[in-house]
Amino acid sequence: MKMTYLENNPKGYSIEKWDSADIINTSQQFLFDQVACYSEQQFSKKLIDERKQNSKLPALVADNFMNSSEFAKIMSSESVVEFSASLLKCATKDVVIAFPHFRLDLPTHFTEDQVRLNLPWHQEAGYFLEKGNCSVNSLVVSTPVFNCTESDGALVVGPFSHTDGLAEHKSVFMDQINKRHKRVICSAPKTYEVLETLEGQSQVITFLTKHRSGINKNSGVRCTLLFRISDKNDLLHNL
Ligand SMILES: O=C(O)CCC(=O)C(=O)O
Ligand SMILES: [Fe+2]
Repeated sequence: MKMTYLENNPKGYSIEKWDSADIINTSQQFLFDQVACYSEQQFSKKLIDERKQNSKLPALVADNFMNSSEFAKIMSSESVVEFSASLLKCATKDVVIAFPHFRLDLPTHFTEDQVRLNLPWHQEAGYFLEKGNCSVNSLVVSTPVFNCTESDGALVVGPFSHTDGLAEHKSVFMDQINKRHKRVICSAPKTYEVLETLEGQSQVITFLTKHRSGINKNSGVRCTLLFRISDKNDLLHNL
């Protein structure tokens, strides 16, 4: 019998090394080209210096990448589909990739950006079940583009937090005055773990794993590729 993701990863998450070198290289190259630089350090410095002058360059770079043909190619690439099939234990033809996303997190002292981007405790199901193309059995694959430690803001997860099922989520606005940046928030898990990664590794969690954004206390930007994956047969069963 093939083991399901949760049977292999009873805590509800894992760190995975896979055939992601091309994807990481393409992402880094695209990002560096946007600001005409050659290294993570230069890239971070450029975006942070610009943001200090109130420029919207960091958000623009993130949008440009998400709207690029390179990003679309990454999200439909053979390596992403094969990796997804291996996690879902399904055939590659049955892999459904949904809600591809890219986030660029500045250090936490950029308060406005923090309010716009930080995600407090939630389950992915809390956001995405109602949008379709996923189920409680879906998984989230989060791939930092550079090494990502706790102080860089690595993803924070609750071990075994999926075992209580779908949690109640409350809607709140991060910017309460202007009623902007809506979130759905659940209660914190009993304990938590920080999923630090090296370049080329991904954080994988289930749709019921409670998780939140880490806090970027460093002086660099955290860049993350995200996509949600499902087995088409599971989606058909859950219609
Ligand atoms: O990387 C993060 O800060 C959290 C991302 C996340 O949980 C999401 O996009 O649903
Ligand atoms: Fe999430």
